[in-house]
Amino acid sequence: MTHHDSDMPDPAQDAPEVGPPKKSAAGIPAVLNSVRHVNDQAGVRRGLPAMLALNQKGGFDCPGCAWPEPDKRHKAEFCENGAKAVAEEATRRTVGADFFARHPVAELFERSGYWLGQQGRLTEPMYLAEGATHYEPISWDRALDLIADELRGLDSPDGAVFYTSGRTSNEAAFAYQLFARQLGTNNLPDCSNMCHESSGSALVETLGVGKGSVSLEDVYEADLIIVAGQNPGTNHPRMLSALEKAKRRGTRIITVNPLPEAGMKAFRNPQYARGLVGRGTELTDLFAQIRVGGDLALFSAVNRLLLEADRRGEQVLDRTFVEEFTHGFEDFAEALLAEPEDEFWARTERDTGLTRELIEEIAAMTVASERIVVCWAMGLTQHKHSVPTIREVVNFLLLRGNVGRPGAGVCPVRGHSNVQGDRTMGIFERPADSFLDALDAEFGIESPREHGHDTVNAIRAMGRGEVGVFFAMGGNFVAASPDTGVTEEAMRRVGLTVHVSTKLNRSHVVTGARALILPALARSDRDVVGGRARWVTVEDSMGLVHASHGVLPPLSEGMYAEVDIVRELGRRLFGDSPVDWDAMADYDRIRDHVAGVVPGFEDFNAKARRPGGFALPHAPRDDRKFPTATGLANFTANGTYAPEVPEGRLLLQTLRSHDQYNTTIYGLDDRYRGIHNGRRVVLVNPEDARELGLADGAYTDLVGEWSDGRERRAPRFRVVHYPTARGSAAAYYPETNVLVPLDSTADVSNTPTSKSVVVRFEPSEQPA
Ligand SMILES: Nc1nc2c(c(=O)[nH]1)N[C@H]1C(S)=C(S)[C@@H](COP(=O)(O)OP(=O)(O)OC[C@H]3O[C@@H](n4cnc5c(=O)[nH]c(N)nc54)[C@H](O)[C@@H]3O)O[C@H]1N2
Ligand SMILES: Nc1nc2c(c(=O)[nH]1)N[C@H]1C(S)=C(S)[C@@H](COP(=O)(O)OP(=O)(O)OC[C@H]3O[C@@H](n4cnc5c(=O)[nH]c(N)nc54)[C@H](O)[C@@H]3O)O[C@H]1N2
Ligand SMILES: [Mo]
Repeated sequence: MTHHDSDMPDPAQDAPEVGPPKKSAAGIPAVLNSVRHVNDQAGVRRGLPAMLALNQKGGFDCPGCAWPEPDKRHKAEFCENGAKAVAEEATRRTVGADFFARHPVAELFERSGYWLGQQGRLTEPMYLAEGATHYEPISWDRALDLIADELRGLDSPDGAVFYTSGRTSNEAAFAYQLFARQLGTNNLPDCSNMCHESSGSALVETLGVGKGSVSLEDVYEADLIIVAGQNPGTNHPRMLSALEKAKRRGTRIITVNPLPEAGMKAFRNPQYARGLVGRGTELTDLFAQIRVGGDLALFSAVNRLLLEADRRGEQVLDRTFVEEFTHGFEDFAEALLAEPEDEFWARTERDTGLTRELIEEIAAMTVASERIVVCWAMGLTQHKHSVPTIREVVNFLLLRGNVGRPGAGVCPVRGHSNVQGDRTMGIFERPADSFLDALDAEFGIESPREHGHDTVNAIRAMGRGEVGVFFAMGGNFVAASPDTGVTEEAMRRVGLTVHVSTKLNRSHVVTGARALILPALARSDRDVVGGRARWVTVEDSMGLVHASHGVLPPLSEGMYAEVDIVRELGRRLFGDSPVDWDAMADYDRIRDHVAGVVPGFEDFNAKARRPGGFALPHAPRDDRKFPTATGLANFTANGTYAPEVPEGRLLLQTLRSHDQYNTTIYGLDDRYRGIHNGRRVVLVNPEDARELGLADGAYTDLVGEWSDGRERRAPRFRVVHYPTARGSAAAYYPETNVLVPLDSTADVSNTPTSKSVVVRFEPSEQPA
């Protein structure tokens, strides 16, 4: 095995260089970048077949984002960041027993997450015994026995926590939640708790279904698309192709963002020759450079303008829709119109940082548009008031009947490639009784009805010493969760931590008393048992379910499929009755069970074999039926709220660079924003910087301010003067997670407020 771990750069020697931000996204640089990443990591023999199979019918689903594949696919249906995601998985580099023998855990702890991830794919199970300094190899049998023993030894099933990250397939997710429930717990936190939970909470309450209501066709057919709190050029690059297509049909686009993100300015589509040269398609017609956390105020203001026009007798509302399909309109309208005009606009301009004129222009564009889609992501979901904000987006759409007809609807754009499917399969700490009833009937088990821990509550329970076993199906819990210091302390109080992983990460070096790393097959890997190739399914952001077939020969026989890990545990703990765990080696059997439990999956095996897969039913979209408490689409009165930022502080949002996938750092090149060779940067508006005495290029500590008095400090960030909205700053996740207080969460959804952290600045030395 090659020794490659000494020559890796470690961004402990972070030396950010700053150039001008880009005016457009994709084009030739994106193509070159994809090729380079794939070649560096995987080489041509693994890289080329992987790229050719990516997102093709019969190939595998991109492990990047959850944006759907168009029906007519290009030869190369991927984007630069999808290519990087595949390159990370398909890499030839490996991490085995010799690596762990060379590196004590204490040394690995000092390494950056970037360095850890660059070491390669995990190839064999490793065990860190109590008090040991090094991980040592362990056989699969012994590892699984050990987990089973610790689970059996718990005082209560609720002493176990089962985390899921959103790359897990439907089949693995279904088996995994079944295992947890047969054991007797609903402690099934997942990455969604930190991601789109606010969307789910708001949409279930108002529309009755916690998912997006649009298809790709709807995006193409919309007259107006509002993209709020999302950076698709980096995080959902294939969405730009859809926006471009819409644009060519005459769609107008409003972008709502504190940052002028390159992807939303102009897009040079690398799928067409015209995109490789020239300036590309201008995407944004109107840019609302909103203050961080100002979206509730913005959507309320547009809604109020619509209501006022209606009172003046203008035909701006879809009265028939409102009367026939909605509930709560009068209360909503009364509450929104209550505030005196002057106060309302003074507050709105303050909270949004936008002018009344600009907001009136948005209202005018709304009225001029027959069909409207609103897309959003983390810029809307990770605030204290995220649920009311998204409810207000729903109000906005309901006013003109923009739900349940072509070209219109809600479009929360999901993150992980199967995060939506995992939830559909029952990965949820607060499952509906109807789901558990169906599960119990299918398997003859008795699922617990008491709700379990979400991510934040799981950390609290670990911190109190209540968790004996923490099991993670993928992900990087320690680095992705808020309040790194608090989360690390909590993790260290667990008895056994188990990580089913593809790559090394920080969660392997901050462990319970005992720890296991179990290497899993990834999406791109061939999954063959007894000479038969198995395949899985995933659900994208628009509720389309389709098959995914791995194509690459696994680098090691020591990697197990996620389903097999769960199956082996199930067999060990419960035998083969009433649940026949052994039989689930055949994924068709799992799909048959899913068909018996989850509505919309009838004939799952047949439908999943159709090229392109099938669409799940969505009552509001399909039939304008709203399975809410009132049986109608609910208007809501959401009041007013905007984060308060004391004098001398800024509101920090923590976001992704162009060169990372969540906690996996691909490189140090945030190309579109002009930041290179380092990640410890904080983007500050030049006016704010002047007032705060922050020179461009100066180094500063970011110090979080939160009511519990605990010091939260992220040291030595280079100040970058950047055209972000006044009053707000931006820095990368996960370096800044140390600043996000565990107890600062969104109302209702309990999502950490990663996009609104009050910080002050303390001068610091430039790193050596
Ligand atoms: N290449 C790549 N692709 C990814 C990921 C990745 O890390 N890398 N992550 C995946 C995952 S899990 C997810 S959830 C998605 C995330 O996709 P995004 O939500 O696009 O990710 P973020 O980088 O968090 O960007 C948030 C955007 O919201 C803006 N914003 C911040 N605060 C506010 C606000 O208060 N109001 C408004 N209107 N805007 C605001 C920011 O300026 C930024 O443009 O991407 C998925 N795809
Ligand atoms: N401050 C701040 N914090 C945030 C966010 C933010 O915007 N700001 N965003 C939040 C969001 S939206 C999300 S979704 C979470 C992400 O939280 P997670 O999903 O927990 O984190 P990831 O970084 O996506 O997980 C990466 C790890 O997953 C493992 N992995 C990758 N592919 C596979 C696979 O196929 N199988 C298995 N078993 N393992 C695999 C690898 O070992 C890799 O190291 O972070 C959240 N945290
Ligand atoms: Mo996410």
